[in-house]
Amino acid sequence: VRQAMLAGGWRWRAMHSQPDVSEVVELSTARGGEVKLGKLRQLVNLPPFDEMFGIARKKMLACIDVELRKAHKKKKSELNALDFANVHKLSLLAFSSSISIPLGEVLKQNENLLKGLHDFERVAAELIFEDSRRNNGQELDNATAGITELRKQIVFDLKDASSKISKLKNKDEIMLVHNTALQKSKVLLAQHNNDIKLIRNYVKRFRSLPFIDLSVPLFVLVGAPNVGKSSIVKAVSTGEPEVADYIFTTRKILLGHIYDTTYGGWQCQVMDTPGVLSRNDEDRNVMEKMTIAAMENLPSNIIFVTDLSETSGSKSKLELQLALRQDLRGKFPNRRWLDVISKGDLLEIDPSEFGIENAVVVSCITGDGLEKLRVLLKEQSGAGGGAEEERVNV
Ligand SMILES: Nc1nc2c(ncn2[C@@H]2O[C@H](COP(=O)(O)OP(=O)(O)O)[C@@H](O)[C@H]2O)c(=O)[nH]1
Ligand SMILES: [Mg+2]
Repeated sequence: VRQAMLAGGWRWRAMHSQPDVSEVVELSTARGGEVKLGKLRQLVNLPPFDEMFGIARKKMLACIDVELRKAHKKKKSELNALDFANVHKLSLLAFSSSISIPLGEVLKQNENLLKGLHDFERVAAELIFEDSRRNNGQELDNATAGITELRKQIVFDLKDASSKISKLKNKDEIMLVHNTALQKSKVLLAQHNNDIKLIRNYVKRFRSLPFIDLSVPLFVLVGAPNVGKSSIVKAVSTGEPEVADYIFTTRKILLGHIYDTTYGGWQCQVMDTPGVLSRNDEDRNVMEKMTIAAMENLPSNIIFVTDLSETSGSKSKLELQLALRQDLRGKFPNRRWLDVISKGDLLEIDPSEFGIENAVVVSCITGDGLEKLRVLLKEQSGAGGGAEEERVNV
């Protein structure tokens, strides 16, 4: 990672006089060998319960079809009850394994979930757990135990039905046991629908974390709610965050890319984050914690967005934004820091009056300042020969 950063023009060692996140990444890479981001995105989800049942039923019907054909070919005569029982036994096993095998895979994945994760994804996963626990009081562990139970029960019931079938001599009786077993499985699946839903929800959230390439410069946009962070990400990068005039519209982190092939090729990643309020870390909600986790655990450059127009609401009053800025600067003293003033079209004051020197003023309405911002990002990405030796407050 460090080599890639250096190749990109970064002088991490010179910039970071005390251990910072670049060292953390270096250390964890050295320790665990491969600590890559994106592991949580690779999780495979469970299908919803009716789909799971539907797939298993289709496999079962296909099995009946194939086995009947085979039996006919072999016998070339009318099939007797024994043949009929055999076919239906096999079909129940096909049904059972097409539920139990994928469920087993997911359980295994859940078990391995928090092993060997990159620090950022580990913290993000813990925050997602915390959020879900708070919202619906349900633990992933309980859902996993429920699914383990479901899996065992389905395997047991269908084995039981199979052995009953092998003792039967009457086709109607065979069909009755067969259909009853299937119906019971359907009911069981429905009973565990909440567990399935909970796991599906987790996997969906884990998979929605952005893929971050640690070899490409990363800029994290932070600031109070409603100050225009998402609008800037949308305006300068490929990112498509939702923009709205209420706080915590952005509920998760999202990544946009800037690719520029015109000046010899450079690229960077810009991360949109949920707004952060001016308050103690202990009081932060899960979304704010996610933003802080991204700043803490990723080798990122910080773009702090301030809205001086007083249009972003009571939670983002100017003095609160300034206090937040001071707070975060103190927390990340060695990180590259870029001040951006948003909503330039509404701006009536000089930002330096508030102690914000050398800020880039942008407006997503008129487009003013956006090109300047892109040029600065390019320079700081090492593509434009920008200042590298010392930390600059651009
Ligand atoms: N006048 C003006 N309004 C803006 C500008 N950028 C964003 N806004 C508005 O500010 C509100 C919050 O924007 P958003 O990007 O969602 O802010 P975020 O919460 O910091 O991500 C929305 O109503 C936007 O339309 C701008 O440059 N000028
Ligand atoms: Mg937003």
